[in-house]
Amino acid sequence: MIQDIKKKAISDLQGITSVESLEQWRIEYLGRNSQLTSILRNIRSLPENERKTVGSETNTLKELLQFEYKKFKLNLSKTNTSTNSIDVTLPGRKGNVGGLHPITSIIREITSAFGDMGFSVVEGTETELEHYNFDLLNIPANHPARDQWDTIWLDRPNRKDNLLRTHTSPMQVRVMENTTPPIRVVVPGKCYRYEATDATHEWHFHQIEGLAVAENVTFSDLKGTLYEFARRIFGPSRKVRFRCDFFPFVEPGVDMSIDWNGDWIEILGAGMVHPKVLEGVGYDSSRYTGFAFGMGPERIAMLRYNIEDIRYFFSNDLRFLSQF
Ligand code: YSA
Repeated sequence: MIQDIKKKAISDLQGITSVESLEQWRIEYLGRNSQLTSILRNIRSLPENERKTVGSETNTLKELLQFEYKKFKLNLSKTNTSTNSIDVTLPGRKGNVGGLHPITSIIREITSAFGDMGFSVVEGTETELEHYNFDLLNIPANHPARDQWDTIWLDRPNRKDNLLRTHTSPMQVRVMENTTPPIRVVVPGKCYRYEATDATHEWHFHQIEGLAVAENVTFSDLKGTLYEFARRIFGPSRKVRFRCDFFPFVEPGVDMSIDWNGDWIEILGAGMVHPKVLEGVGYDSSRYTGFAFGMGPERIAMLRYNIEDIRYFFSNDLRFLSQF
């Protein structure tokens, strides 16, 4: 009889899929009115020679069924969500939501301002050839201007002319090589220089290059475009300063600074594209003229958000980054 109870109890247990039917099963086989309890309760009425065996077999089966019950209950709670007691009335927990890095935001804002002025966006690669980074920009080997852009050279088998671009200007040449004027592009991207860092210099930073080439492009177009950019990014009352500057790939060259609490912070270099650069890509420099500029979005973000040290941008401190 005890073996029959065991067989039936185990077989019934296998068919159980809910907490409610498991409880029914427990009542039926382990409850106060179960057959096992009744056998134990009436054990005295059995002949004396059977009591020990029946008592021991019944207790063993009871322990086994209790063990099976606990095991089954645990498995059921893992697979059956109805036992996880989800309280659907509780307010949800907010997930962590990421945001754009301030430099990504400012790059988007700047490229969108130029987009409104008819410039399209192109991107280049962060590794460059010496030829594009320097030679085609009228910066031959041994030219002192190369020092300005202390270079991180790449260690490649059988190649000594691979580098991490020191500015986005090589993209001027690459765009011109593949396009017939008129051209109006901006090129955002990362640059690298082997130089010491301080509050306004990083060894890796971004630039946004700009290039416009067509017939009759003048220096006034350059100034008008950059004034409009400054007005869009810093507002109409922020002071802007142009000064003469030298870059081998422009003639004449300028830099542009923005007022920062009485100080001037340089944000870009610019100028009229040098005839040698135009001719280097096969353009007729008596027909086409152009202007170009290269600006630093980190410096622009510093001025825009009043950040006193450029190194905050890439120190990956969430206390800083989550403010944007
Ligand atoms: C000039 C004339 C052109 O026709 C076109 C482009 C240029 C810019 C030139 N290629 C260039 O790289 N000039 S620059 O060395 O003065 O850098 C331009 C801007 O990049 C700077 O005004 C600054 O805003 C940013 N920059 C340069 N070095 C940096 C930096 N930002 C952060 N850390 C650095 N180390």
